[in-house]
Amino acid sequence: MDGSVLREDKGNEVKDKGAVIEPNVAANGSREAIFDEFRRWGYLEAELDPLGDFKPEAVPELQMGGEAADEARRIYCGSVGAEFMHIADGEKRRWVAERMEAPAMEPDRAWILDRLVRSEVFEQVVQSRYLGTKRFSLEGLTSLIPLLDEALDTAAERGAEEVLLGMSHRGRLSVMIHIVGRSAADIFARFEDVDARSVMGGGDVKYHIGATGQYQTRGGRKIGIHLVSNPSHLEAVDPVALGRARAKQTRRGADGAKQVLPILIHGDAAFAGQGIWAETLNFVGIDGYGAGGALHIIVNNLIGFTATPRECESSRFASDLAKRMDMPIFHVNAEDPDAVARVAEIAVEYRYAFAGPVVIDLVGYRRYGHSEIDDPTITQPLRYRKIQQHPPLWKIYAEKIGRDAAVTVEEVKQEFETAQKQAATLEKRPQMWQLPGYWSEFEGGPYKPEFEVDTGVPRERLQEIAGKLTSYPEGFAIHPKVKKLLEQRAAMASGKHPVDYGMAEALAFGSLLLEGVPVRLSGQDSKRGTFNQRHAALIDTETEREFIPLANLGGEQARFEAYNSALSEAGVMGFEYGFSRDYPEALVMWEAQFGDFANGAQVIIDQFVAAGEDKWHLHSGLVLLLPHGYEGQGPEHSSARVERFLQLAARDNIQVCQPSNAAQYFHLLRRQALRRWRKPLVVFTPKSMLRHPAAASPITDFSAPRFQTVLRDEEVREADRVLLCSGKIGHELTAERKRRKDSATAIMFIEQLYPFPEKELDAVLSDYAEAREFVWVQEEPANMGARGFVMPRLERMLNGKRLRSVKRSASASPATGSAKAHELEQKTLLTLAFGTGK
Ligand SMILES: Cc1ncc(C[n+]2csc(CCOP(=O)(O)OP(=O)(O)O)c2C)c(N)n1
Repeated sequence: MDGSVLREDKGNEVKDKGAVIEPNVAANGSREAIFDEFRRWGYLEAELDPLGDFKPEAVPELQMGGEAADEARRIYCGSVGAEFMHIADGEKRRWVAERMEAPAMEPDRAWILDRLVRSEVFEQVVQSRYLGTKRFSLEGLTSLIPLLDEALDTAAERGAEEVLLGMSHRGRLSVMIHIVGRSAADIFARFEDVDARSVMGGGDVKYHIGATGQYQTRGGRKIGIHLVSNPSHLEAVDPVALGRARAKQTRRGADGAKQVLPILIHGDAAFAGQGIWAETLNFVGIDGYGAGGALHIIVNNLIGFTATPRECESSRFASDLAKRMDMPIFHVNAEDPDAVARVAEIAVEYRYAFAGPVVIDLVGYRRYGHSEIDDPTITQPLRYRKIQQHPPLWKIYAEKIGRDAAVTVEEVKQEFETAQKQAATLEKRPQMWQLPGYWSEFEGGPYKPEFEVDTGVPRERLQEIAGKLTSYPEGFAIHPKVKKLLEQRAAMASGKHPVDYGMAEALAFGSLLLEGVPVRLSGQDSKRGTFNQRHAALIDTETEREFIPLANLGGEQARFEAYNSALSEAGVMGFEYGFSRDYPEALVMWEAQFGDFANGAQVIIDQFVAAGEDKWHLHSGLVLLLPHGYEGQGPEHSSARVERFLQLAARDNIQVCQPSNAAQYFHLLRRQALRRWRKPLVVFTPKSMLRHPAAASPITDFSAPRFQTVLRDEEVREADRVLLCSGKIGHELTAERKRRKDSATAIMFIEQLYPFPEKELDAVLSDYAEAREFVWVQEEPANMGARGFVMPRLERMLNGKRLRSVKRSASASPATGSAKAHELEQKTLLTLAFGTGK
């Protein structure tokens, strides 16, 4: 059989024939030299597969005899294979070697046996009670439970108070009971599917929902456990769990990384294959995205659904992706629970010693099919013939340690069966999670007008903030272009020039920070801004030292963070979504380089941002800033896919807005932070409009009370024709109207597309009762943009009045690649908008 633990079965050949590989010269070397070979290559000869199918490889460098070699082989080629010689940092390498070579502590064998019995019996009770129901049994890898026990014990000794646990389906139910501390009745209630009416059209399956609980260590310490709600999409939870951990650590301050430990449990096929995980792994050492190192556990059953490791991975081990980082990887045979416990302890100690990540690759098997409905003998008949004969781990372990468990299988069965009976009589679905206290002042659910608050800021206050935003320390060598920009911003604040988007945003951030609202912005090149519009960090031209005006507002202010992120969409957006989940008081923003690239994070948008509340009742105030607009820059620099967000919108799950001027953007950002309603906000942000005079706003508009969901036309109050639009095209229509000297066409901007502002729009439309026609105008092709969403609503509201739409022809890609073609198309749109409509 082939596989990840052994790619090619050369090992047998070498062992059988003995002489194929020359003994290594190191056999004659010093003890240290011999040990070094085993430190480097020993993991390749470790005995990792409990079923022995995936055989170790004979490594030429290790073919030697002698006392030192025997000793090194016992340490490095037994049930544990430690990979750490790829780590560049010598201190870390030495640390791992020392720990591996030190005598092992006596594990608490009675405890381990008890845990194995409990987790195996739980699975058996479910199997017999709910035959044919998916549960994704942990059998074959039940030593995950004592592994987690040891990890949590060790972490608690080092100061852990909370653990963020991200994991997929495999063994999740067992973890909920044995680690998170949920009652067995809670879990059985999900199998009974009690109170189904409470989740009509919503909720999630039992092996995806999140759970909160408390773990009590054997030493009597308590750790809060947050099992993060997880979609089916494998590994998508990784950045979310890390973002949540980072937020919790930030809240706790200097000791945050010590007190909050992220643990991510991965499947072997998913670890090797999923891109979002590769993106997330890269965050480890990046400023703003670290979480003090996570403990990663690969629950490695050497199969992915029906596919073998060879079919899923090019690498030798599923864990090889991690080798690109300075982190140790401990492979361990899951059927040696003593070794598993030891590795868990070493791994967590390593995390605490170096504030860095570490991987445990727990190698076992899967007793049943992928879910219990699948028959694995169809695809892996030989391995499953073996598995059918293979006793459960608790039996093997009891025999090995020569004692019985303190608790009998019958007693545990009885306990679970009682819980099962109790669950069957429940009338209400037990709530498995609890929101932390910092959520008490915020809420999700449907929109209510009473959420609204005034977002205007008095003129003097704005000027004060602007003063701080446009100054820098004495002797700071400012770039001449940035200097000019700051001077222009000062002039904007003083009322000499209208305020542009860049300044509007800085004023929104500055005012919020001074009101105690933390602000976190992350995205590619977000510090300067893709369009050279932000300049959140000033760079000294002599020293490249950074100065961040928003972090230096003077007096009491909240924390300001702006980061240039890794070049990742899914990973970073997931991280920020996670961060927002544990920092509801903060304004948390993810910015796309161009909105077009946001679809790289489609899983995060669909599974978390749009559906998180519906599935898990969990709220987020995450803001997505997505540059959008047709400017002749081709198919992939034009559209943030307005249509997709509107398709996802239902039951007030998200907000979708396109502010058309700087003051509106200012009020929108402040509204998001100051209302107690926590809903993801999708903002289509401008590109060329960043500097367009028509989109700039007088400073007085920043003292106006609020964001307006619809902008009425102040110029044309009596109209023959009413053009309705959103965003940049509205300014082009206004310019065209001027060019035509048309005084009979009114132009209305819909600034909030979802929740659709029907009441506000109705009020504005009623001013134009005499209009002959109403026209929806958009830049996007007919099958894209807001058209499909807006037209049926307008039709209903206009109640039989003439309504048409102007748009590009339906298209497979969002925009043309030719700048000239773009211009022609744009002109045609304007002509059609002002057409006779006959
Ligand atoms: C992104 C994604 N693709 C495909 C699937 C379907 N799927 C569910 S489990 C699974 C196999 C996972 O194998 P592995 O990661 O080894 O975990 P295991 O189930 O063996 O524990 C697949 C392909 C999925 N859930 N998510």
